[in-house]
Amino acid sequence: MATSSAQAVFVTSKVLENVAAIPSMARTEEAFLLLLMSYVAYIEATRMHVKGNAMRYLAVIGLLLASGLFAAAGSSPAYAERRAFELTIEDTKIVLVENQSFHTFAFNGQVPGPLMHVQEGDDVEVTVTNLTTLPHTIHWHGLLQRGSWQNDGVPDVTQKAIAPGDSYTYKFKADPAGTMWYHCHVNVHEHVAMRGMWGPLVVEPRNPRPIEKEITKDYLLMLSTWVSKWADRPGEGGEPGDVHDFFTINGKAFPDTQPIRVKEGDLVRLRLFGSGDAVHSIHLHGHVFEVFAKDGHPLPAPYKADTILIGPGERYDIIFRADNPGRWMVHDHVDSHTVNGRKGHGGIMTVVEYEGIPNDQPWYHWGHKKFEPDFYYESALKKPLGMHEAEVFKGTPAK
Ligand SMILES: [Cu+2]
Repeated sequence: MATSSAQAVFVTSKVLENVAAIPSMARTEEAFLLLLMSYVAYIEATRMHVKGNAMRYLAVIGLLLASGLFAAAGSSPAYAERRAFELTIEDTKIVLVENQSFHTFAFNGQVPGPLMHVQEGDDVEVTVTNLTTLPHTIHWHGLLQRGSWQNDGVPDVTQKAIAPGDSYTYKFKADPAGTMWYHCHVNVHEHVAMRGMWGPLVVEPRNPRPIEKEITKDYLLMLSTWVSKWADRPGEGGEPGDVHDFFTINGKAFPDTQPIRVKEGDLVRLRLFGSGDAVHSIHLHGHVFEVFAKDGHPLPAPYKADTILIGPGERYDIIFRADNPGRWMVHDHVDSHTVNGRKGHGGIMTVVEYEGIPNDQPWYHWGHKKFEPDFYYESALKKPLGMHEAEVFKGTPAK
């Protein structure tokens, strides 16, 4: 009888463990596990003939909970989706502030690359076709590649680089959730640092934090550097001592960047990416933001700031409440990053514009700016999960 009691305690504790694990996993999987454990508990209780025990009650409670979880999970996809994307790498020309062109190796002809937007746990397959004359790979920065390390995209470490004209299919699980990105891993000092080989990969969490559910505006800003000396010499450049002289948000330098449009009351998330070769110090005027996530991972103790330092490879999700109507600068406080070549007042600068603030002053830069709803990927992020291109980032074919 002592053994049976021990078994009963063991099974009961397993049931309770599963109940405790619910918030961290998908509801459907939890419900299934719980159902299984409850069934085992019930059988065990019956088999051991434990009389008047709590086991049967626990088993019944488990069954009820499991039914509830199944019902709750009913509105969302129960299992991981398979998502297959096709990406080309193309010799493309982009032009910054009307006068400086750069030869890029652009994903689907755009800089930054298309948004890949998936759900945590999805099975992702990306077929990459290299249409340029140089080898490339794609590294999925931030993804753990558990059991799929050969898909990490590092030449001569996990694969042979994709030769010109060849294709390669990457297969991996979208794990973990958060603000991730993808970039080439061949000659990164050139391909990532000055050829525009980067794009966003946003993995939606299965269990978002409460504050995430309240976000009304979601914007994505990839920060990068350029060296005009190598602009039209693909295959060269990215040397120590190179002078960065152009600086971009999503591949555009001020005044070609777009305003960040909000209305009073919005809860705004800016997902910042250090996708180039320099450290940036991003300052938002007129607001205090909360640093919510680092490299896609929600911080255990978010902190308040008005300036945030972001290095190459890093991502920060910052969140602020639009509670101060007006027009407010967002800019790199590494002041030399606010130039276009030798001209001041450019580079990494934009403005938070509140709805309802008149913008017809003749001196205001963006009084008549054509609105591009895709510029911060805000419209792409609202589309159903998948891969989304944006016309605003397309370059022109380069020789
Ligand atoms: Cu490359």
